Amino acid sequence: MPQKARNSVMQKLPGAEHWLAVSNSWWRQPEGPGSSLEARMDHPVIHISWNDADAYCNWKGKRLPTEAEWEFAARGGLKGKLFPWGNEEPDLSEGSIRKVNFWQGKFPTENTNLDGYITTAPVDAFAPNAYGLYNVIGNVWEWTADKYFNLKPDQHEQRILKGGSWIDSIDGSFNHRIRVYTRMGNTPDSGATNVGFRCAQDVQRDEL
Ligand SMILES: [Ca+2]
Ligand SMILES: [Ca+2]
Repeated sequence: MPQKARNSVMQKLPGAEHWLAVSNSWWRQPEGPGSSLEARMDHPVIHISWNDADAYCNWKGKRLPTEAEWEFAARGGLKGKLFPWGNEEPDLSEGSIRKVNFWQGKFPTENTNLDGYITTAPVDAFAPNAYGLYNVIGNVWEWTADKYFNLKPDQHEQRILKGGSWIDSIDGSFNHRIRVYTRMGNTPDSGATNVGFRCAQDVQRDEL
């Protein structure tokens, strides 16, 4: 984190001190003042709220996928499997198609970087699934159109995020366990360093 950004920390979360609210951190300066997109123009956009993602998709004549659409697409034609390639655990060795950007090591103090990416990876890193989609699981969480209903009575409306991210784990020993079914909710005005989105579009009948 750049020193300017360190000076801009507004808030820490008790019990989750690795989460810092950094003033003026947004998609074009993801780590706050002093950071930029230089050298990562091919990475997924981050710090995008559901409201922003929804507006962007609409502006492009598209929309956010529903959770069911997202998961159907992420499975790449497979049924009942844990990962986009099947049930085998990820394999980060050279030439493997079972790669995903997650966190190796002890979170949050040690990142052994076996997958080659300390934070986000380019949108086309690793092999795509059978539908040609890259990084559905891991890398960044992705907003969906659907509301999240597993809320406590005092919680505000939330939307569903899918797939886990670069701070999550494969074995579930910290943060979320990355699978194609992995989901969580967050409020539509929330953004973070590990949250992005992708747009969906209806297929015209004559394209089928
Ligand atoms: Ca990684
Ligand atoms: Ca993803």
